[in-house]
Amino acid sequence: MKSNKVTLLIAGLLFFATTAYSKQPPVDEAGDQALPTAVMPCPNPVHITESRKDKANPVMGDFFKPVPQLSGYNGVTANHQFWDTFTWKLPSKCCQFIKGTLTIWYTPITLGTSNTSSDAGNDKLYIYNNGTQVYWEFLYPNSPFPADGAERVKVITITPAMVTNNRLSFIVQDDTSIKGSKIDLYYCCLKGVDCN
Ligand SMILES: [Ca+2]
Ligand SMILES: [Ca+2]
Repeated sequence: MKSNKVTLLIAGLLFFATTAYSKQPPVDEAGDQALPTAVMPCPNPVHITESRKDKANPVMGDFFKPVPQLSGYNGVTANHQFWDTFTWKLPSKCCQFIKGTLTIWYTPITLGTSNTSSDAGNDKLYIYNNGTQVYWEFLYPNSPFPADGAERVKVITITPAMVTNNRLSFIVQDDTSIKGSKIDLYYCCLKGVDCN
């Protein structure tokens, strides 16, 4: 029964977080203008944020097998992948993910000839969830480029499918040095005995 209550609370929260308070005066057929809609604020907004630049902490079960050669932050060797996982706790069982970003800072270790070359040109960022790839994009869409050491930054929009189990796992290939990463995640949470 408790899980049913929690389900109902989460369903209510979903409605609460994604829709406006919609009691509006009736509009007659002549098209009288409706009054502005009132939006109720989230009663308990939660911001999860963490920055890293030194030590990666990948949850290995989130990624594929076999495990390739890996590097950490500030790696300098080509043909080594970078794996990392952010893990967080929420203050309540009744939380709805609203929005979020993953930001990475990086430099190419090698030059990039094209998006199909085995140098930095074909390097991608992947997001994995429980062993399944859910997203990818090229790190360097404007190949060719020299290995000039210039630092780039990329901001990826996070979807709910990327953060189930309160984890975010990502891979960066393989001729690129990761200088730092950061998550910013926003939730709306309810409090109450059924959410403990
Ligand atoms: Ca390579
Ligand atoms: Ca590559």
